[in-house]
Amino acid sequence: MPRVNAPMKAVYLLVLLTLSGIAACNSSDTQEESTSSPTKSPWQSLSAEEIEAAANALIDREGNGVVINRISLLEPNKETARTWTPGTEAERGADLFYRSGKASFRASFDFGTQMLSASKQLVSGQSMLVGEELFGAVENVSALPEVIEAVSQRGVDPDYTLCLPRTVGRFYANIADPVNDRLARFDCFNIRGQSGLGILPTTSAYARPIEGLSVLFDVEENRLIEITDSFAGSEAPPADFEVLELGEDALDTRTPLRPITTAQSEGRNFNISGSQIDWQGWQFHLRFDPRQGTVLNNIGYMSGDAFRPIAYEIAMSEMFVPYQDPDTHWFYRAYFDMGEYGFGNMATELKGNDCPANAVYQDVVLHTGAGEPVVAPKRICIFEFDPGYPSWRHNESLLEDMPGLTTHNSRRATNLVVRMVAVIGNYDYFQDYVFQQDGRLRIRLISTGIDATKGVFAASLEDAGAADEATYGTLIAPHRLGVNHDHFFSYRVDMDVDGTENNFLRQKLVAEAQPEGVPRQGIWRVETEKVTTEQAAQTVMRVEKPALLTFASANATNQMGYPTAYQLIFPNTRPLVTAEDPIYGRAGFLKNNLWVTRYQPDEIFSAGIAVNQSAEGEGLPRYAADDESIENADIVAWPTIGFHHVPMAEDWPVMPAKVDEIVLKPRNFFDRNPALDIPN
Ligand SMILES: [Cu+2]
Repeated sequence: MPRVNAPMKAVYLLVLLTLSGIAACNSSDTQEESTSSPTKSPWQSLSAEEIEAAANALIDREGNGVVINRISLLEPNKETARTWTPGTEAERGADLFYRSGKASFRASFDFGTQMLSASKQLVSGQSMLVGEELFGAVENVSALPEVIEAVSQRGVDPDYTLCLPRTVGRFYANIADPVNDRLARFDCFNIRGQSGLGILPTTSAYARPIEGLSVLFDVEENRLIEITDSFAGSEAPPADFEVLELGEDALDTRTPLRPITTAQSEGRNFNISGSQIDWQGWQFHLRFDPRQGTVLNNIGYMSGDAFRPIAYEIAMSEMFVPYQDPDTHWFYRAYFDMGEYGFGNMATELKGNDCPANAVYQDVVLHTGAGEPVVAPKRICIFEFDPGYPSWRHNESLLEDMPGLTTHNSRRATNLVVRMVAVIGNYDYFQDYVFQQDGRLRIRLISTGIDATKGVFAASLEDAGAADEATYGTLIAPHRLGVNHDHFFSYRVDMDVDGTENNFLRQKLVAEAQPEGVPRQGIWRVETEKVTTEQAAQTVMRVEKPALLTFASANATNQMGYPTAYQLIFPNTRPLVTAEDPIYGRAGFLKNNLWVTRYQPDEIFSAGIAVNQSAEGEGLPRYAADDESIENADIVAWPTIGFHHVPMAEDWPVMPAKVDEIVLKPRNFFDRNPALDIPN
């Protein structure tokens, strides 16, 4: 029998809840404002009833033996959806992914006709993991006699050992079948509590890796494939020592600040109706997806009574985190967090300081592996905030003392934020959309949480062997090496600037030589290149060749005659490893900073639809291979942001929040600064 005592059970439960994104079944009492309109929009999250209907149809046909990995809103027919008006019935469907007989399948269910489509087998990879698939295995692996023996030898109490699963891609083909087996490689942590926690486990479960012990496991068959203990019978890096607990009661905290409060005593300024949110001219729909988390649809700006579309859909498409250590226990670590685990599934309840006091919360509906809907409380918060600098300002200093003249003008800025937070193991990721009154929209990703560490012998660089041990990372705490890695965040932004017919422009800033005899040696000007095919649109940024990456209407112009446009601004992050590497080969989207493709309803995921244990070359390289025309067409932008993470002491015991973002900026979309009319 597995050795599971009370505190361990509590931990297992916590892990289950995190992995499956499920907390309590009861709706939260603080939730407000998920007002449902009489009819659902084409972009509204699936309801519990819809999830149940789709799952029942699948189980009726395929039997109880299936594991339902993902039930999402089926991408609605775009043409039909764009003409939907509130109060009318929308066409809605569910996109179902499931495992059956060691294979992955996809089917769709139409809520109008109640018809389930024929199932298609996924051959390029497997459907994403659902919580229950991992949870049973977590318990079983932590209770394996081999694991108990190995951790005991290291002086770690097996009752306080937690082994956690990691996806493995297509490695281990010599001892398993990475195409059909459902694989996870587990490594273990000492989670003994301290600092007065008594029998409770630690608040920092990732702080004490039991290094050099890995378990390859088939989570579908609950089958041990291989256990590797690199330190069997010899001394291992220490794994049982005191660590910093994160709870306030265990920490010495500084003197509290005198309060800075946010209050909206006269109410908030945004309106929620069904899935639609209106604020300061912005209008968009918000839904929650088990894979992608928050998804925005039909985003636009009201001009009087007229809706001016800007983008049809904005969501994260994939998150890729490859580690950079060739060690037996580390080389395979590269996570496609969205396609393997699901950003929505891993979302956690928002509380405490996650959102400001004036935030409104929304519950979401997720589902179990059996397809049962589960209400997950407070997974989204929506709030307004003052960024602390004005929207615009001018002091007409020349005329400062002129009587009767107001020479100083500044207008307070207010932003609207839609937020969720996914906890993918050790990392906490905020997925924010920040709307501004000046027409800008920030797609923001905030990373915090715990660095993944490798247990090492060295406590300091002074120790013998420390330099060798620290080759692929930084000693960020005694006996813990923060291993180098990347974070890549791939987004899909379906641009619809003033309609679906758009063009992708590279507005290159080029130096122009001047004729002899004139005072200037060179002048830079803007040379606009209209990019007409998917292949030509692959964009690698170079700092010495700056260009504005612009999405322009093929039809509409502003008052001055320029095509109305939105520009995508984001930092240049490039991979250091090429697609020759099998891990990076599965993330072919990294070849470019930006791809632009012609809209196709089934091209949603930059690393492909089935990312778990996927083949190389899926996703964007395939979408762009047919080199479709993108001229005067419905086009989709795929920017990637992120960072190379060289860990440091300040990342420990918990990382300061780090912000990365893509800015959608109006460029001649308006006739003037749209925030001019903010009252004083
Ligand atoms: Cu990192």
